[in-house]
Amino acid sequence: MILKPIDRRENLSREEFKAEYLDKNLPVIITDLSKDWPGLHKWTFDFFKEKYGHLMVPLVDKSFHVPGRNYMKHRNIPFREYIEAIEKGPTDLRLFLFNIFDQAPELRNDFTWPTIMDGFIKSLPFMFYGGQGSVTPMHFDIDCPSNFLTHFHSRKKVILFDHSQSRYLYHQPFTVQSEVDIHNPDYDRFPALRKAEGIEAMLYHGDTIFIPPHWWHYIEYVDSGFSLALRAHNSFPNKIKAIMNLIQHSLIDKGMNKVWGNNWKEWKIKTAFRRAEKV
Ligand SMILES: O=C(O)CCC(=O)C(=O)O
Ligand SMILES: [Fe+2]
Repeated sequence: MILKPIDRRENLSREEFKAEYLDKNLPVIITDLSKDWPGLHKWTFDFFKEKYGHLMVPLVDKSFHVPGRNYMKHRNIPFREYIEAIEKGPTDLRLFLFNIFDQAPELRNDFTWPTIMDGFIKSLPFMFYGGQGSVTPMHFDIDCPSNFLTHFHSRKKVILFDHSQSRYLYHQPFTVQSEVDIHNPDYDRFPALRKAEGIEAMLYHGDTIFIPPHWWHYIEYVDSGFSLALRAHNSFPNKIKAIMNLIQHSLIDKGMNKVWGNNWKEWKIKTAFRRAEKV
């Protein structure tokens, strides 16, 4: 596996962003996109505990991504309890695609929608929280957005691959997922992974990573922390792909998982291996 460093840029104009990253479909870290956001200093674990500790939040652990009984299922607990758990030390507990803004709309005043491109989906800002050492497994976003993920207060590692690398990552059909563990790559089991070429990034407080549509991303919470994801759709083909992905995933994958369980899982894995062997 070859991982190259990501560009880190500041003062990036709309024109530069379009020419150098958006049109080329390349990721970048923008270090100052969030510099005027009140949330940059206001949003802390203590702030969320004090003001929003009573909210029920959709908890995700490792079993969320593993086909079987808990596949894609959440468990709800009070926000305070969750934050206390991730403050204590390493844990795999995460909040994934958490739209806290539905319950706390005033939090929208703590950031501003970027002007670096058009098409931001203002109804869907999402928060992601994770305990130290927790991992968001390798996937690409089902709705094919241009994704701007801003991280707060701690470090988060992001490893990215463009879509041409899907076979080396053993992409499982009808899903947006890959089973490879980037942290501990098992080249005996996944030999094609050796050939994968990607990009490695470390996010620090206030950094925003641009993840272009259809790019694979694997995320590791080096420390307990949280991020805000703002998504934009500015192309018609990507909207169509989003709809196709949603149909494939919610109808075919979830349905087959229910009916076929382990056999479905095995078929997906076998197909991913067959495709990888070809390359
Ligand atoms: O930060 C995370 O844990 C996951 C973020 C992600 O996958 C996304 O924003 O699409
Ligand atoms: Fe994602």
